[in-house]
Amino acid sequence: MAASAKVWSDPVTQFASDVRAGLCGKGQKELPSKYLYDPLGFALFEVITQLPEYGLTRADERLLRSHAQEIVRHVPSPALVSELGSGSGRKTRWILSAMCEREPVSYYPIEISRAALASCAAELGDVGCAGIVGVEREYLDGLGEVAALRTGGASLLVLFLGSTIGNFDSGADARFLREVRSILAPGDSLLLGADLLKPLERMLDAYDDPLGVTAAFNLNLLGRINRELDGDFDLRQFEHVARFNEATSSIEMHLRSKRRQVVNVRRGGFAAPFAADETVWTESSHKYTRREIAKLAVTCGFRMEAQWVDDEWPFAENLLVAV
Ligand code: AVI
Repeated sequence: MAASAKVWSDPVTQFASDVRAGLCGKGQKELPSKYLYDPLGFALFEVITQLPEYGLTRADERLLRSHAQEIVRHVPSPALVSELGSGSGRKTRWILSAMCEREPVSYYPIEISRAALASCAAELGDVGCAGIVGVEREYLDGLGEVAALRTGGASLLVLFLGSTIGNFDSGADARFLREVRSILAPGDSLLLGADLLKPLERMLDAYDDPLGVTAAFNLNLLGRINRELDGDFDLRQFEHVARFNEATSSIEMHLRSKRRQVVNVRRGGFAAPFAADETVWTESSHKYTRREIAKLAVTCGFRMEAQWVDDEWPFAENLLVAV
């Protein structure tokens, strides 16, 4: 095989290899947060967004609903709209409807999940003048494809909502935004939703709700390993932990082993030992300051065009323009 050829492994092999790397090494055990979102995880996340303690999604939606016209006024016309990780597409309705008031618009949601693309198309199918074309790709590959479609000087508006940027590892948020910028042309826009730092108790309640939905969302990752990789995790022997890491300004989700145990992952051909109280780190959710977002924008090749902050739940919608 040529040295430059890309080696593709099937998704189950890749999952098994990531789980082995995350559970069998020395030091902090870790699983990539993208594996939280199988169909059951996706459904549990949708429930999280309705929890009284988790105000993030409602704040994002409130801002988009109240400021959609103003946001769209900053975007040069004509424009294509693309979204990184559209999820259900519910929040996007406000932006598309505002775009449609001035011109018909093509909307390209980018998702690795076909099911999410289908639910997004169903949710937004009634936004009259928007042509919806789902792109089943990783974010950057998909964005490259969408950028190549533009003709006649159209600009691109990229939506990256819901503070998914906060789920990148420390430093990876900036690397990702730089990559996005390298695909864009000067004058293109990026609407970036980012959750802001807030009082500790409010943050902890949002990630450790009394109904236990977030705990189920987190534990489902072990359930997924059982289902897809023939694992024998006893879910009752692990518990959900949410903690704030001051050094990285992030809420971390972990799964703590209640006792010493060994878990077999038969399809991966390995066994993972756990000490009592040892944790598996499953997600980080960075909480930004407004100033930090502005700095991040500039270091990644954007200027901050405008910023809107919710009154009830500190969350910022940031309109960045590629320079
Ligand atoms: C998708 N993401 C922005 C959510 C967050 O708040 O970091 C994921 C989540 N994890 C637990 N609750 C919600």
